[in-house]
Amino acid sequence: MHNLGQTRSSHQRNHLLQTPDTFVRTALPGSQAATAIVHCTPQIGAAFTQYTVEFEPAGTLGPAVAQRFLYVLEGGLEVHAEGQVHRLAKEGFAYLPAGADHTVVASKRSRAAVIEKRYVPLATAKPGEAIFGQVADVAGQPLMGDEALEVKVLIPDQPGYDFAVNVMTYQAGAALSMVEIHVMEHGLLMLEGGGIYRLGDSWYPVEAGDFIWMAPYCPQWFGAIGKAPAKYLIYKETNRHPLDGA
Ligand code: UGY
Ligand code: MN
Repeated sequence: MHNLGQTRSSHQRNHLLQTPDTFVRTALPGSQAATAIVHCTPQIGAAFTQYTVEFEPAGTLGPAVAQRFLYVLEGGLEVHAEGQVHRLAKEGFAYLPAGADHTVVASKRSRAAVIEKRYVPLATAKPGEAIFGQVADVAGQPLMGDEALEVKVLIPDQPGYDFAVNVMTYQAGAALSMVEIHVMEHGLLMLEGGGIYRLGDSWYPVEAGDFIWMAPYCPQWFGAIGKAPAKYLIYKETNRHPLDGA
């Protein structure tokens, strides 16, 4: 049905809500049998890039221009790196440091979230190594003591890594205990369920499939609504002084 120009998507100075009805597909250099929905980039003011790739069977990703994080949303991927093949099923993830020679091949029709960020080196720490894992194998921890809000940290919180990617799961009715305002920006992909997201001075209904970018200092709050848990994948930079790399 024609939507007469209506959408939940909204682009404001300090945030973007991008809903699937507004997704536009594009080819990225070097990718074959794979198209990308580009969610956020330096063009919007982000210091990282996040996109979703839709692979045909045997589709491949082009070379990384920076550190790369992959998260399998559907299907399965093979990551060839350091002479080994890492098979990632749904909810499998990989972190590849800047300059790590690798190829990514879809073993079947697949979808994956991709995050890329230029590495900010530290004189006092060596760059972190590649990581391959499965969300089910990562232990969760309650956020600020709230057992209804679980955080799984997918990249070790160590100085060799300059960004974090977490999976946050809210039981139905759970909510952030405060409106957060912080220097870190976020890229957020809703994986399951839904609720209400406060971004800046607006409140948005959100559901699985939606993408959100939050600029530094964007006021933010989320409450899960419905009978099933809400789950999202969230990026933020970490372990660096705000003047590092500026
Ligand atoms: O890690 C975070 O800053 C997270 N609690 N933010 C969010 O969920 N919007
Ligand atoms: Mn936050």
